[in-house]
Amino acid sequence: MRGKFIVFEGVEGCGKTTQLQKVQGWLAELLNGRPVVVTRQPGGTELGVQLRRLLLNPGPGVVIQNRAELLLYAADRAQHVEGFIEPNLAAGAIVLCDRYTDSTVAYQGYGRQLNLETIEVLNRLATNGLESDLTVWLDVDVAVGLGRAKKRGVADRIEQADLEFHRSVQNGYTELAKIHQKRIVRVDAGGSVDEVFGEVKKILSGYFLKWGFLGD
Ligand code: T5A
Repeated sequence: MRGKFIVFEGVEGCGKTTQLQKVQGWLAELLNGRPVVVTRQPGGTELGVQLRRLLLNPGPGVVIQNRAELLLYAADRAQHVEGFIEPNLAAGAIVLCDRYTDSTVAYQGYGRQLNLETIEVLNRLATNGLESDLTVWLDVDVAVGLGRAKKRGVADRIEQADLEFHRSVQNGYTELAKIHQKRIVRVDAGGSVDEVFGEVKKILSGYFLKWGFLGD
């Protein structure tokens, strides 16, 4: 049976990485040893690791123009879908991915104000039409998320953008969730790690039951 593609999305510091790790262990047990892989964008392939470094820590004085940024994220995604995500899904794995196409709509579309129709076309090209089976949107107040990310250490190029940019990104996620009600499920990510995990588990259990991955 083909696997499932589950994406986690949200603003900086919303807790995706933390939840993905917890979900991976829990799902591996729940699904009786079916492979569960965790990956991310940007940076889920060898080429992607290099693109991630260029995008997030390009070095002093390097200015990345908005359209160049958009295309670099698309290149990372194209490589990742064809070289990692599709082969894993075909092999029956559950692929848990930290960010996907909605990040480009939210950050480059709503944040950088690039044309949303162009982004849609580019996303389709980069993914060859692959959409997530489910996207979990961890919704947290921007200031809370940035505060969490800051506590962790040095901010990357995008974390350093002003609060207004991050609020526009948040607005992007809110709009996306309205448009794609079947695919995107919102989780209140303002609570403790365990509270959020409890909510995520409840949602995923329902989906895996519906998809026929769990016994009666
Ligand atoms: N980007 C990406 C684009 O602009 N366009 C695109 O198309 C794509 C794909 C990626 C950057 O690239 C941009 C968006 C991003 O700016 P990244 O490192 O993946 O870079 O950035 P983030 O996704 O923001 O990763 P973070 O690690 O900053 O955030 P997470 O993964 O959401 O948060 P996490 O789990 O690492 O937690 C952050 C801190 O908070 C604590 C954790 O312990 C950690 O210290 N924490 C909590 N504390 C209290 N309560 C909770 N519930 C907590 N959950 C976690």
